[in-house]
Amino acid sequence: MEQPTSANHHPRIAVIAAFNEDRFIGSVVLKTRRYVDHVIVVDDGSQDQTATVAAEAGAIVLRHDHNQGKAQAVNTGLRKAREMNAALVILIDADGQHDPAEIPALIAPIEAGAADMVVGSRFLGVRNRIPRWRILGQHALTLVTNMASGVTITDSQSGFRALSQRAINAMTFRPEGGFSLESEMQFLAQQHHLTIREVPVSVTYAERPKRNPLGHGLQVLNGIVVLVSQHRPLVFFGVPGILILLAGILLGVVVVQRYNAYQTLAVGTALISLLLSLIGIQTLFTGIILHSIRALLTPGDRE
Ligand SMILES: Nc1nc2c(ncn2[C@@H]2O[C@H](COP(=O)(O)OP(=O)(O)OP(=O)(O)O)[C@@H](O)[C@H]2O)c(=O)[nH]1
Ligand SMILES: [Mg+2]
Repeated sequence: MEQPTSANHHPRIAVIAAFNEDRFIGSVVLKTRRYVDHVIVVDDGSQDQTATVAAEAGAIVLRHDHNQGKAQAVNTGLRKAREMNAALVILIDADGQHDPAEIPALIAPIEAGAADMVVGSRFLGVRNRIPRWRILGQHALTLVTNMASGVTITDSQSGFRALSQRAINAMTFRPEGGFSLESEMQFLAQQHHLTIREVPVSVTYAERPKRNPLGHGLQVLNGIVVLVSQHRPLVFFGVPGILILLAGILLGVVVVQRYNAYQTLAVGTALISLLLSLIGIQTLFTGIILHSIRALLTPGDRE
């Protein structure tokens, strides 16, 4: 049933990144249309009928002529949503794993003005049947993302989300980010001081995974390392810098103690101590300098 929308010049828009999803995209678009004003499907160079089926189901279809990855596809979809003056955007997967009937619950905190980003969490309240090894991987990525971004949620990798106008304007992802875009949202939320809420959602894992989950996880992990180096250089360089410097100082203490006890200078150890101290200081200063440059370039951001 079509939900009444407050003002059509500020529509609710769903953005769906899709790659070779012609088996599911039709029903996902039709079900999603019940809850939003427009559905944008970004067909990311699919070789199947994704674009045709999505258009027939009533979506606005944008096409990449070659595969550019999920992050860039969502960038394309959000750009269009901004042009259309979206009041809010729902992100939902194209493969039918999410239930569009849960969209009203997902957008409620945004419509109440209580959140900028609502994450549909697979690990809150609803008991989902998720293969155990996938839960492990998802929790590992969430732990790393939470620690790295400084923002804590229960499901960092969920693709089912809602964004307020503020969040839509803040969200532009690294084009090469691929599947690390969900993690990147947490870094951007931290940078732009966005309020995050989580809502329990259901998810189905009826199909076999489409690609090697280990490779997928490592790709996300690699994306998180890049994000930390770019968003939080002080943590990325400062922490190892201090640790290396401490190791250098400790070795230095050992050298001095030996000298006091035996009146002989352990030249090798002394050189290693000096080298570690210099590398530590260099790394620490790299972090401080990058942090300052970043602060100058992004005045709104306070780490
Ligand atoms: N734009 C774009 N979207 C993609 C690409 N690969 C997957 N997607 C979409 O991203 C969403 C999530 O991808 P999935 O492959 O389902 O990832 P997943 O849900 O973690 O893994 P599965 O359990 O195998 O489904 C789906 O809507 C896909 O169509 C891609 O290369 N480009
Ligand atoms: Mg999926």
